[in-house]
Amino acid sequence: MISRRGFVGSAALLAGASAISGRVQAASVPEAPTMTTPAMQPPLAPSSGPDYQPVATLNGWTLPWRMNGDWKEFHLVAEPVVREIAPGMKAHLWGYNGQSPGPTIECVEGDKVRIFVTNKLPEHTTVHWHGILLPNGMDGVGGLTQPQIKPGQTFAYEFVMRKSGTFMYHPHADEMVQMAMGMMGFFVVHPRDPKLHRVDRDFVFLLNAYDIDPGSYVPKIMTMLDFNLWTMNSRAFPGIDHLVVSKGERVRVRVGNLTMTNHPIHMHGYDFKVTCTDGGWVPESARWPEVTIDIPVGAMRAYEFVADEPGDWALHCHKSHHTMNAMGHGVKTFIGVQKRDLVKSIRKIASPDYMAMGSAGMAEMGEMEMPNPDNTLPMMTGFAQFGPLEMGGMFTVVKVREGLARGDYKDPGWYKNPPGTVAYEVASAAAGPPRRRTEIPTNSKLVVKVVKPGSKGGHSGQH
Ligand SMILES: [Cu+2]
Repeated sequence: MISRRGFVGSAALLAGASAISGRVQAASVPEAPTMTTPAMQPPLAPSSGPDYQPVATLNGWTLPWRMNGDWKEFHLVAEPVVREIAPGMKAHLWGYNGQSPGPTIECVEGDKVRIFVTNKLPEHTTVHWHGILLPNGMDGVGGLTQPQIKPGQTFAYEFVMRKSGTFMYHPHADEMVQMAMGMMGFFVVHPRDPKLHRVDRDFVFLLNAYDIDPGSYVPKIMTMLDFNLWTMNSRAFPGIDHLVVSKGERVRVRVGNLTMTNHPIHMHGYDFKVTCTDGGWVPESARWPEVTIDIPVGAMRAYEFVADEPGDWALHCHKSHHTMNAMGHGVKTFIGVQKRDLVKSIRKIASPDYMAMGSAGMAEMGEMEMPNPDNTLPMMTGFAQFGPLEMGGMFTVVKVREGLARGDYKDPGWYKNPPGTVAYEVASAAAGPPRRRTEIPTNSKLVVKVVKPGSKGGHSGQH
């Protein structure tokens, strides 16, 4: 699904020629591949140089490169893109080479890297190489370390990869807008020694977030906290790729956070150790076990485990609002409220299909697949072999199976649990009907203070 477009003779190249450093002015800018699908592409094995295990970018791909003398050359194109957030919803974002996030850039410690950046946005941009040690003038901070890359211009960044690790790239120009619009990508530098930090599968994804009104397409760029789409690589559940793993493999998961809040990423079924941050590899003696790893804002954490327990293991952000889509934060809580009679009246007077929601919780929303405006994901959605998942946002599944071929990332379907290993019902009617009312225990004293406007101490409480 990679399509290629030549830039030779294009207006973009001619306009940008003067911006390219003298060292490469005479040389041609490499073609810029573009991706037309949000489906995960097979990892890109190195065609020359030291061997490494290429990363698998969830719902993404790795940018092909070419050798030019001893330089490894890449070409990023900053441009407006249409990104499918999940089947049924597309967003009009800004990204690189056809998608948001941009393609993962992979290279090897010690590589001399030249990255061409063509700007096809309606405003200027730059690219900052987050975490990479490089000469100051290559750091990509518009105004501070370089002039902005104007629309139509192509710039070249050149640096030597001093160390291996996991880094990110994003604009440092009109940053609030450009990051809210989806401009970001992963940058993985493999160790020169192929045996160092070797794993069998290596997954990468970025945490990002959007605020897109139901029924619309463009993120609201002024939102700071109340996002309604919490995404991994600009995808929301159930659109996020599963992490498919063969039993016994050593697995690394690299997670970057370019949202404006932290995300405690929790993986079921395993404990694991953090082995790398964007500052570098964590020494063996400094690693401790975790089952949830908080990814701070503007940071990356990589963790590793040996996949010795087959199954369908949930992997998600532990902030429960971040595993929902298109939340209406203004929705009132009705748990315990008996709305039956009220519904009858409303149906008679105003709306014959009015539904009472939430008297017993919100799970019913997961099953009903409520009607939504076009281009809107349900708040709680997704089905698996046992029923509705009632999830959204930052949620996916690690699928560990026996005997998958090396490099086989195909979805193996739902896990077939060995007989006698699934939680089971022992009684239903005997336990009586569910208690729908949220009752106040009779032995508690509820003190309600009536507050007159203008007076102090506005809370009521239990004492
Ligand atoms: Cu979160």
